[in-house]
Amino acid sequence: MPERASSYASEVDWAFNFVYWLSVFFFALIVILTVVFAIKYRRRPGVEPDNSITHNTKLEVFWSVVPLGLVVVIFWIGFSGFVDMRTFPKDAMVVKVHAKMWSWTFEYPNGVESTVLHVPLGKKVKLRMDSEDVLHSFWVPAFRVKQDVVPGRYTYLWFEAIKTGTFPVLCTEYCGAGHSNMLTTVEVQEPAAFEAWLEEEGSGKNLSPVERGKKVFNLKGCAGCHTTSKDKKKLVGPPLYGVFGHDVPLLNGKKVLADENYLRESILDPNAKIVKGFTSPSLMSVIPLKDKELDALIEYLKSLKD
Ligand SMILES: [Cu+2]
Repeated sequence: MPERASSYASEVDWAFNFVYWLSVFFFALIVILTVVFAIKYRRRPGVEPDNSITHNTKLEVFWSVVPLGLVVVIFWIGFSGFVDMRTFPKDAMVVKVHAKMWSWTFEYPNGVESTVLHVPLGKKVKLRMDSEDVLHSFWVPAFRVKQDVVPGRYTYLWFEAIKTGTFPVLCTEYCGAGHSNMLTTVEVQEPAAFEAWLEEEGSGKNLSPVERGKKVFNLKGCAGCHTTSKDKKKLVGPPLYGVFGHDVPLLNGKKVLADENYLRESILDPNAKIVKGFTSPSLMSVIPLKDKELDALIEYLKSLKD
């Protein structure tokens, strides 16, 4: 089990362990008795089968009532835990979660957006989640919480973190080619550090165009399909390191010089020029961008070079 970082993690583990060890016990009991009886009552020469016993009421009531009691206990543990998870505290901080192929974005009450979920320690946080394309599922193993994120409606989740640190966040609903890359983290901070982070992000500290572009790149989910590192690893879309200023081979056999206008066109109309080695029509959706964001994005792409 991953470490327990939310208020109901230990309850979930307790329920899991209870069911697990109960199953181990009965599995062993049944297998051992089956083997023992098969040997003890095997057919032997000269021994006639005795069919005089048809049933034993006391025994049958016993082996019906005991398992019934056990499953009622399991239901009770599971249902009360479920009710806790689905009863949303009124005083929780609400963070909006936007899922898309293949990235997560988190939006705070003051408008700050982040690709990492920051939450304060010991405070209740409610997530309001939506998807702009297909079914995704938000999962934080360390919090023992999981909830589908469905296009066309909001779904909700709440938790209270009890441990500071960084914990993985996964998409656990197969959502296409980049699914396994739909990862981020949740950062649990002391309340004061969290407030400081939120304020600093909200104040829009002076970022350079390249830094702003990098932020847009992450927030708009570009990183889910395009790598920007020197190793030029290929994900769903073309790697972007060292593209600017060079010829790009296209699917139609031609070449194009990657200048600012090529970058702009490819961002706004992904189908205009498909890069060699990628499918047509393009898997990229058109991402709404303000002119300033587009400009910053192009500055960032230009900076990806030696
Ligand atoms: Cu997904």
